[in-house]
Amino acid sequence: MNPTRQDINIPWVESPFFASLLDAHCRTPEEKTAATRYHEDGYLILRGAVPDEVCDAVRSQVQPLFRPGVAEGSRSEYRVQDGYKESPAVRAVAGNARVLETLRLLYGRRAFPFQTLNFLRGSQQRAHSDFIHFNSLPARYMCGAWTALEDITLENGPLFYFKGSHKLPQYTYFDLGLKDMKNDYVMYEDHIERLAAQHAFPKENLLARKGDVLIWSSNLMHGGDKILKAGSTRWSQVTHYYFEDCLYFTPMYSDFLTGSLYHREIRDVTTGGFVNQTYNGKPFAALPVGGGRYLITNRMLMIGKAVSLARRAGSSLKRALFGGRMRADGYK
Ligand SMILES: O=C(O)CCC(=O)C(=O)O
Repeated sequence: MNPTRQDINIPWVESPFFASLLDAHCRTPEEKTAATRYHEDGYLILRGAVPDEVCDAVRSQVQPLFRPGVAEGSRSEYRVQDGYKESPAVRAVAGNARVLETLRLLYGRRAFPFQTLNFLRGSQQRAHSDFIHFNSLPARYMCGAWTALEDITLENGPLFYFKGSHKLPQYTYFDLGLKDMKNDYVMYEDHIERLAAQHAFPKENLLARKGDVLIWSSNLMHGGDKILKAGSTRWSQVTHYYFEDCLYFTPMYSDFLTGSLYHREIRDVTTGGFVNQTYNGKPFAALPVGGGRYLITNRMLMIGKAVSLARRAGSSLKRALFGGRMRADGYK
């Protein structure tokens, strides 16, 4: 769907002008209902989106990737990050056509998966907003999708979320008075819980059948509930999506006061290739300022300066000048 004159630079489904954009972005009453639910609640459930045999294939392909005895980290005894690298079935869930079509409708741009997480049991993770980990310019072009790979009950530590909490501001560490990016995450979680209580958002659990998918907006507060039945499994896949034609960064490590962003190179899970990034639709230069942060500019005059400073800082030309259509392909 082409943007209308009333579209502003955030996803139309999260726009304050949502109601006046509905007709331009939706073709059917069903699409309008889905978009309205997502706008109001911050999530949408797609029942039976992933066939049973695909769910089973994920489980058998991911099982060997867990690391028994490893409690923490990107790959542990119960959680595997980026299992898509080894598992075609994980890639199939991430590239599920119904999910991608729904995301295209809700955000008005093509979505692509950039990270997968597979769980063998409940994460029991405290409430958080994905915004603190992943954001884009323009903002909010990020979301998660949670796929049940078995039936989920209150006993096996279901996903929980605070309905409507996506409408809060995107609180940064600075807003919350946090200074230490590495050690203040527990305080961040304390603040999120206090915010949820303060606003009295209804807490809901995803009680799902195998193959159901819940899509949530990047700022929806969510986490994993307590496991009530010891030893129960909770096979599931979280897929994180960005949308094309943006710049991608990590708010938690960014410095919003100086405008220096923890910019990230991003791969599309479905192709394995790096994703072309733009800044407000244009090529950009990223000037390294230390700590993995960059000042972003699309003023071409600045680019020469960016290169010389990058050289002084010991960075490669490729690293200093990337993004937009200037970069042919990925590098690390
Ligand atoms: O699956 C869960 O228990 C929580 C997952 C989650 O919070 C996340 O991936 O952001």
